[in-house]
Amino acid sequence: MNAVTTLTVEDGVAVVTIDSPPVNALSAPVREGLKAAFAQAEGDDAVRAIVLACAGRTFIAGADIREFDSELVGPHLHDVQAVIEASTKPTVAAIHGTALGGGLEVALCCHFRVAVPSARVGLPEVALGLLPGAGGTQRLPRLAGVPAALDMMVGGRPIRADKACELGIIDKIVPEGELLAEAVSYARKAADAGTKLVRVRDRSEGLAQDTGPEVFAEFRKKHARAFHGFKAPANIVKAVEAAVALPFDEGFKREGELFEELVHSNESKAQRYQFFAERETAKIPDIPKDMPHIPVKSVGVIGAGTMGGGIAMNFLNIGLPVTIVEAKQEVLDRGVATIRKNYQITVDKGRMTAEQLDERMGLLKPSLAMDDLAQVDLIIEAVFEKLELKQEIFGKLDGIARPDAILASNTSFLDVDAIAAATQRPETVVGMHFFSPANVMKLLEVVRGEKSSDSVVATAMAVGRRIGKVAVLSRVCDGFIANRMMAPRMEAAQALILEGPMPSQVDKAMVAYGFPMGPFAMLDLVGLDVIGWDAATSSSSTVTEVLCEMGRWGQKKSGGFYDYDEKRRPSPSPVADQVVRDFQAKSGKQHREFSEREIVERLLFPVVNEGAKLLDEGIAIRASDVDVALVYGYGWPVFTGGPLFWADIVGLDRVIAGLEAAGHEPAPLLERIAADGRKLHQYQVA
Ligand code: TC6
Repeated sequence: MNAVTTLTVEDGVAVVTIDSPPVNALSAPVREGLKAAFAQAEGDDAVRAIVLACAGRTFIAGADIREFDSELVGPHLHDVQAVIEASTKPTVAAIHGTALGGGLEVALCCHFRVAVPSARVGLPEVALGLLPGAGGTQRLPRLAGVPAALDMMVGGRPIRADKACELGIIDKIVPEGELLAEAVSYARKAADAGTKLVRVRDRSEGLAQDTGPEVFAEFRKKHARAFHGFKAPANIVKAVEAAVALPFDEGFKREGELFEELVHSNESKAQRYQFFAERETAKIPDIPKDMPHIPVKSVGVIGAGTMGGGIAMNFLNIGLPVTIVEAKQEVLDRGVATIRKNYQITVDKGRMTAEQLDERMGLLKPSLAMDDLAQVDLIIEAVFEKLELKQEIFGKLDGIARPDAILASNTSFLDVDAIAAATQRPETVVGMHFFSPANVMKLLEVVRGEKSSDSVVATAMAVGRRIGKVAVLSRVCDGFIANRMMAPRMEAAQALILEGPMPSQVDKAMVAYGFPMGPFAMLDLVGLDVIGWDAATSSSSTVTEVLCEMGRWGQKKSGGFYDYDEKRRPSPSPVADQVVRDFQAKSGKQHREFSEREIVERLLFPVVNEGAKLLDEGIAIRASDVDVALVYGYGWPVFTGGPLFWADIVGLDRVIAGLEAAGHEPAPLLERIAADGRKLHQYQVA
C-alpha cells in the first residue's frame, strides 16, 4: 500500500498491517496507507473480512503527537476512521502491546477487537492536555458505560486486556503468539456465519445505566482537586455528557469543538512539550547511545535513615538484593522496621500481597559492616550531609568495593568531585540524588563529576529508569538543578512578606498557580529549624529566626508560619502574622497590596533567572531537562510546562522587566535569548 502499510489477502481475509516504528503512531503516511488499504479491501470482491494488525512491539500508540503543532498533511484521522467504519465486511482489530489514544479509537471503528493477554488499551490523551478527539469520548461509553469510560479517559491509565474484555471493549482474548491467526479466524467465522455487523457508534449497551446528571456531578466533585489548573478533564466530562444526551453525530461534533479548545491551549502545548522533554532526558550528546552499561545486579545502601530506606525500596521493588549498612544496631533495626511498615501500608491498601512483602524483605540484608559491600555492583551512600563524613566513607569504600563497582552519593548539594577525590578511582564515582520520599518521588538527579566515566554515568541514568525514575543529568554545583532552582523562590517569598503580602496570601498564590503547597506551608512541613537555624547563633534578624526562637518550628511543634490542629490542618496564625507585621514595620519598605499575578511573578521570575544561569554554566544539558526536573522534583505544575517553558509563554521581555523592577540582575543568557527572539525552553548547551 505504502512503505508503512501493507495489504495481503489470503483465503478471503485481508490483513492490513501497519509497520511504522517505533510505536506505529498515526502519522500522515500511516493514515494514508490505512485509508487506501481499507478502501481497496472493501472494493475487492475476493475479500470477505478484514483484519487490522501492527508489526513490531505494539499496536497503534495513538496520533503522532509531533503533528499537533503543524498544518495537517494527508487525510484527517476522522476520514480514515469513516472508511474503516463504513466497511460492509467484518473488521477485526488484532491488538498486542498497547492500543492507545487514536490507536484504540481506530480499533473502536472496527466491528470487533481481539487481543493477547499482555495487551493494554487506554485513552491517555488527558496526560497531553487533550481529550480523545477521534470519537473516543462517544464510542467508549457506548461499550464500557459512563463511569468506566470517565475513569479511563480522565485517569488516562491504560487497562489490561482482561479488564477491557469485562468492559466489552475487547471481544476475545487469544493466546500470546497466535494473535494474527486467531484474528483472521475470528474474522472469517464472522463472515461465514453472516454475523450481523453493528458499528460501535450504533451500540448502546453501555448507556443503559449510570448516565444521569448525578453521575457527572459526583465525578466532578470527587476529582475537583485533581482537575485544578488542567483544562482537559473538564472537557472530557462535557464530551461524555454529550455522548449521553445527543445522537452520535452531534455528540461527535461536540467532541470536536471541545478538542479544538484544548489542542490550541497553552496547557496542552505544555504537557506535549513535557512528554517529549521527559524522553529527551535520556539522551546525553557526548555519550554514545550504545555505550555499554555496567551490569547492576546487586546494590548496597549506606545509611538506613529516611533517605537510605526509601532508596533501598526502589531496588527491592524490582527484585534486586540490597545490603543496607548502618553504624548502630538500633538505627539499623529502626530503618528496616520502617521499610517493612511502608510495605505493610501498601499491602493494607490491597496494592501488594503479603507474599510480595516477604519476597522484598527477603532481598534485604541489614548489616553493621561496610565490608559486606565488597561484592555489590552499585553502592549508594545516604548519610548525613557533611562533606568530611562522606569523604571518610568513600575513602573506606575505596578499600572495600570491587574495582568496577559504581560508588554513588545521594548528596543533595555537596561537591561530588570532592567526595570522589577521597578515592583512588574517581571515575567510578557519581551523584545519585533522590528526592524525599525516595521510594515515591519520580525525579533522580544523576550528578556527573569531573572524572565520572561515561559508562558510569550512562549506567546510573539507566539504573534510574529501571527503578521507574525520570533521570536527569546534572553537573556539579551547589544544589544541582532542582534544589538550586527553587532556592530563589524561597528567598523571594521571604523578601516579599516584608512588603505587604502575608505568608498565607503568598502560599495561596502559589497554590492557585498549581503548586501542591506554597513556600511557607512547605517550610512548616520540613521544619523551620532544619533550614540552617542554629540557636547558638540566632540573631532575631529574620521572621524565620524569630519564629524558631519562639519554638514555632513548624508542623511538628503545632505552629510555624501557621497554627496546626491535632490533624495537622493549618490555619493562619495571629502570633506568626504579628511577627511578620513587626518585621514589615521595621523593614523600611513601602507596603502595598499585591495581586496574585504579581506574587507569582515575584517568586517565580527569579527561578527562571536561576535556570538561565545554570544553563549558561552548563550544569544542565538542555532547558527541557530543567523543566522536567522541576515538574518531577518539586511538583511544578505540568500544565505550565515547567519554569522555562512558562517563561516563554509569559514572554522573556516581561520576565526581564519583572526581575529588574524587583532588584534582580537578569542572567546574561536570558537577555541574549530575549534579544535574539529565541525560545528559552529550546536552549541546548553546545
Ligand atoms: C491521540 O492519539 C489523539 C488523537 C485524536 C486525534 C484527532 N507520537 O515512550 P517511549 C515516541 S494523542 C509520536 O520511549 P516505551 C517517543 O517520543 C496520543 N511519537 O517507549 C520515543 O521517541 P524517541 C495518545 C511517539 O516503550 C519513542 O516513540 N497516545 C508517540 O517506553 C518510544 O517511546 C499517547 O499518549 C506518539 N504518539 O512506551 C501514547 N508515542 O525514541 C504516548 C511514542 O525519539 N506514548 N513516541 O525518544 C506512550 O505512552 C509510550 O510511548 C508507549 C511506549 C507506551 C506507547
